Parts: sequence; C-alpha cells; structure tokens
Amino acid sequence: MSDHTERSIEELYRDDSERADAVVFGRETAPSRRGFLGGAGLAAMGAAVGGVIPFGENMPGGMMPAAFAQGAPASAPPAAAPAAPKGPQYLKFPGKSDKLVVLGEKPLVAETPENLLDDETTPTDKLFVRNNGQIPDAVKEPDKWKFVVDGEVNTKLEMTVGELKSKFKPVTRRLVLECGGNGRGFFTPQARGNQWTNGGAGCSEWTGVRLADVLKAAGVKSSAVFSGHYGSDPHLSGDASKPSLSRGVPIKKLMDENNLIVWALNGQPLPNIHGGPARLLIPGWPGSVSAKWLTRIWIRDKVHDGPGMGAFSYRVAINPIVPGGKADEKNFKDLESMPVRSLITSPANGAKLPAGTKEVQLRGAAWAGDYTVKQVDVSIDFGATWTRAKVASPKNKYDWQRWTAAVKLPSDGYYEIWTRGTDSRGVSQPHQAGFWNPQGYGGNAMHRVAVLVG
Ligand SMILES: Nc1nc2c(c(=O)[nH]1)N[C@H]1C(S)=C(S)[C@@H](COP(=O)(O)O)O[C@H]1N2
Ligand SMILES: [Mo]
Repeated sequence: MSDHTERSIEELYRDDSERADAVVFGRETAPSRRGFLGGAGLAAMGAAVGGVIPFGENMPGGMMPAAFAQGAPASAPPAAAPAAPKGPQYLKFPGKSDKLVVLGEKPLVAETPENLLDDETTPTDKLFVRNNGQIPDAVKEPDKWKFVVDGEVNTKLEMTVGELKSKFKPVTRRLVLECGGNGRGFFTPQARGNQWTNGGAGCSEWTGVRLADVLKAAGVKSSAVFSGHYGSDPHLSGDASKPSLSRGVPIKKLMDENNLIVWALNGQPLPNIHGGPARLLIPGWPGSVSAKWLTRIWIRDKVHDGPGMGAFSYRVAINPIVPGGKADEKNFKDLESMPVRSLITSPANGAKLPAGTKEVQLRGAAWAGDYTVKQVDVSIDFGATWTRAKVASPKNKYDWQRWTAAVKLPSDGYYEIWTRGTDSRGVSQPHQAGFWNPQGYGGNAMHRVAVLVG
C-alpha cells in the first residue's frame, strides 16, 4: 500500500476502483461482481462518511462516495485511506467571486462550484472563466472596437461596436455558456486538460445583435462552408502571429438566429475577462466557438483549421474506444451540441442537516445543448428509485431550465442525492462519464451530492 499513500482518493478511484474500495473501506477481497457493499464493508464505509448509510445496500462498489469528491467532504476520510486531495485554490480576480475554483493559472481557468449556480441568472462575478492564451489589456473606448467579416461574402464588413449598436436591432437573451470540457474531471482514467467538475457553465443575460443580421448585411456566398473565429488575445508564448484559439462552426449553425455578437453581460458593458468589448455567443455548442475579444469572422469555403480544430481537440469518438487506450483520429468527429446535464445547486455537496430532518428541498438547473430538457429525476437511494422534479420552461431558446424537487428521508444518516436529466430526444445522463476520449469531451455523468443528516 505504501506506493498508494501519496496519492489522492480520487486518483486511486480513477486508477483501480476496486482496490480503492479495499483501501478505503477495508474490503480485502474484490467482490465477485462489481456490485454492492455489505456487512463489514458497509460498516467501514459508514464510519468513513460519518454516518449510517440508510440505503447502503444499494451503493455501487468501485464508485467513489460523493462525500470524498473535491469540494466539501461530509467528514474526513478514514485514517487508513490515502491522502485527501489538496484543497481547492480560490480565484482572486477583480470583479470575480473569490469562491470560484482555479483549475489553471497560465492560462487562467476557473470554475463555479455547482452550489454557486443557484441563481436563476448567473451573476457576472460567478460566471466561470476559460482562457487559452493571455488576457489582453482592457480597452478604453469600447465603441471604437473593430472587427471584420470577410472571406466568402459579397461585401467585406469592417465594423465598430458603435456601428453594430446603431445599425442593427439589439436583443437580450438568457443563454447557457458551457465549456466543451465541462464534466471532464469525472472521466476514468483521467483525461488530459482542466479537470472541470460541472462548473464550466453558467447562464447569464447577454445583450447584442443577431449574428445572422450581420451576416445578411455581408451577404454570405453559396460557396460558404464553415466559419473561423478570431480574438485579440495573445498566444501564451507571446508570439503575436499565433492565435491562442480559433474555432468555427458549419454555416448552418452559424446562421442560427440565436447566435449573437454581444457587448453587454447582465446589463453591464461586457467585462474584459469575458471578452469585452465584443464577443460571439454561439449557444448550445462548446464555449470555444464563442470567441472573446472578437476581431474577425472568416467565412470559409472549407472546414476551418485554426488552433483548436482537428485531431482530438473538441472532438469525440464515433465508435467507443478503450478507455485510456490509443485513439485513432479517423474515429473522431467534432463535438457539436453539448450533452444533457443537470445540477443540484442546493443543497451543497457535504451539507450537514440537523438530526431528525425528514424532508429536503432540492433546487437545480438543467440544459441540453441544442435540445431542451424533457425531464429531471432525483434519487436518494443510489438510483434504486427516482422522483420526478418540477422543471421550469426556458425563458428563451438556449436558456437553462431551473428545477425543484422535495425528497423524504426515512432516517438520519449519510445520503447521496443524484440527479439525472433527460433531453427532448429521450437521452439521459449516464451514471459515470462514458465514451472516454483522450481529451475528455462530452462527460455528463449524473451529478451527486453528499448530505449528512444528524
Ligand atoms: N479569444 C478567445 N475566445 C475564447 C477563448 C479564448 O481562449 N480566446 N476561450 C473559449 C472557451 S474554451 C470558452 S469555454 C469560453 C469561455 O468564456 P468565458 O471565459 O467568458 O467564461 O470562451 C471561449 N472564447
Ligand atoms: Mo472551453
């Protein structure tokens, strides 16, 4: 076991989940089927999570208890267990909440813990931050910011934000912005990149003009196939000729009337960190197509090939591949619509409730990329039974859907509350992140929170 003591419980569950059960809960022999804890194992687990586990018989083996996941553990892991993961590092950035968790410093990446997404509309200070390059200097006169629309268009447009505001009809929409890597942290084995939990997403009010109106003014030619988006952020290396990221979408998606060029966020000028003076907002697809600090929309006669396109970038496997195994580029396609996801935004993971609590009110949010959310179900017994949540309608297309539910607890003890969203096509979230791919896209495992009563 000595080689394991330096590693976190999370790592151990990732590498060898049955061994992790044995180390954490003293279950010496692996179960004959990857199944359920019982007897001494269950008692040990109860001690580890800090309470009896009323539905412990249903608890899947080899699945790390939510109580140990990064965030707020319900209780300290047992002494015999490997080192607990290092505590999260919190963001210190002007205008941003100091409860955002830093996933990377160069480039700066920070996510929003799920319980901070409890507002109907995500306030600006709580919106996640994802950069691929350096953060450019703030602009003093935002209305003078210029961008171009060129390539396969009848008229090349060169336009300032001021002109954008005066020439086109402004619209405000509540839209989910979600990083393509959201949920990556739940892949086994670990995928490359920022280890997002579910907090690489938020739903704020964006004000701007319809991208389609601007494209109509330019006149998109029939030869147009794809777009390429550019921002002014310098590459991490400092090489000014290299974009830090340049992605695009097929023309059909580009022309969608829900896409915006925005200059305001939650009624205020778009902050520099979120791409001000102006950025694209192409909802439903990986956030990486929503270029910040917008300088150019290049209409192309072929699939765009900027940094962030091709190979394994923002791409998922067509046919399943062996987790951790060698991947073949030919078996990959671009991740387009983001998969369905539901979050419990209250209570927070690790919440402690007074002894005798018999009912818990749950709140959450759900969304499903280009689709809507048909249904959200919650479980307090490790998925043996499910309760249907009440799901609100979206305010407008690509808004998230807030949901509420109440669950009854039979006794004090340790519970995991699970939530599972189902999209309008009938596709639900899996128990664990499926369809493993080397860069960890499309991970949408059910969200679980640990709650300790008494
Ligand atoms: N110019 C530019 N635009 C960008 C990025 C970037 O690094 N540079 N990151 C993209 C990614 S990967 C995401 S998820 C979103 C994040 O937007 P936010 O930082 O406003 O939350 O911006 C996208 N737009
Ligand atoms: Mo992203």
